[in-house]
Amino acid sequence: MAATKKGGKSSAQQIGLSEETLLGLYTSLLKTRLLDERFRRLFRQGRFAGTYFSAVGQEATTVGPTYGLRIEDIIAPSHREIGASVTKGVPLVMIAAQVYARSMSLDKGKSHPCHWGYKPLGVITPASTVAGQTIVGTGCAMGFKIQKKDNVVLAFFGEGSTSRGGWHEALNFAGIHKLPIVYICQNNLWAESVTATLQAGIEHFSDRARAYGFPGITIDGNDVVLVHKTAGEAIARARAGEGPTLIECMTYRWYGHSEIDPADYRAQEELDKWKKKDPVPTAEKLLMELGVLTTQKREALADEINQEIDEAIDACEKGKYSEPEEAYNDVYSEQFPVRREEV
Ligand SMILES: Cc1ncc(C[n+]2csc(CCOP(=O)(O)OP(=O)(O)O)c2C)c(N)n1
Ligand SMILES: [Mg+2]
Repeated sequence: MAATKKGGKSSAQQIGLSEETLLGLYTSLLKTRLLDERFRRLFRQGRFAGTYFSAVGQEATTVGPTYGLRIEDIIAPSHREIGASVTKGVPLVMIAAQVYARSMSLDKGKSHPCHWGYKPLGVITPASTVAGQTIVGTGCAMGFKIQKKDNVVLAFFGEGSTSRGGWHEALNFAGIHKLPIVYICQNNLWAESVTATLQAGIEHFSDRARAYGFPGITIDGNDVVLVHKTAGEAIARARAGEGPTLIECMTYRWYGHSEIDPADYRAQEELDKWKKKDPVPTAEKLLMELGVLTTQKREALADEINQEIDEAIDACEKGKYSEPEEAYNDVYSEQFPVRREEV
């Protein structure tokens, strides 16, 4: 039972969110963390091929904006947004099927282990070229506007991706047409081995929004409540036809760019400093103080999530790879075939 303060309002309501929302945010954070750590271990055991982009440390930046979206809203994730898929409700077995490149994955094993797309819930498959999904997401927002629908798009990317030309063209277009889109920049201070200070001559990447005529804001990306509330305001603006917002979430990736990167280009002190801001125990502490979570409840939740993960992994390990001929399917649209000789 949540603690109640004077005036009959629970402590949870006093911070502006319901108990259900606080628990929902926490559940998605924990699920993302446990799943991500599991994939890291499985990769190191050689259970799947390629590599794996861990988002451990950054969970609040994806869970916060995605929690509470409508099914019809679209997400345009990049390579480090497992939390967006988990929070939008993509079945864990489908997330794992992508990692394992199994025939049951939506692309039947064609793309990268971390290119999680899921059409039934409006999750666009990430592009290999960074910021590619920002451009596609902006096009989807234009689609919503043309169709006069009050759905929104969330486009995620890292700070390094904001150096690409297409990223600027997309934001410029969104600013001109006041599109219903929220751009979420996860500034984790590094783009592979390049520091953020070598990506831009400005301190805050959110300043880039001003050039395109819409608001930009920089926030603590490890505070899931703050991220959720800030994104919620931007989403409401977008639904009301008031245009885009750029939210820069300051955060940090705990591990290498991918699991094959020892990340020896950065200082141990920097990592230690950010680990102290771990978004999962930060949320846990808040919820316990508010009386929304107890240690027993947390343990029961972790057991339930671990069982769900076990089942998803088991199904994928038993699953098959696609036949080689599958490589030719779904590559070009069969709906509108255009032959060279017809052009
Ligand atoms: C156009 C392009 N250049 C380079 C790469 C290789 N690459 C993949 S992720 C990445 C770093 C992106 O950094 P950032 O946008 O900050 O995201 P983060 O990895 O930090 O989450 C690079 C350079 C790519 N995929 N596409
Ligand atoms: Mg980065």
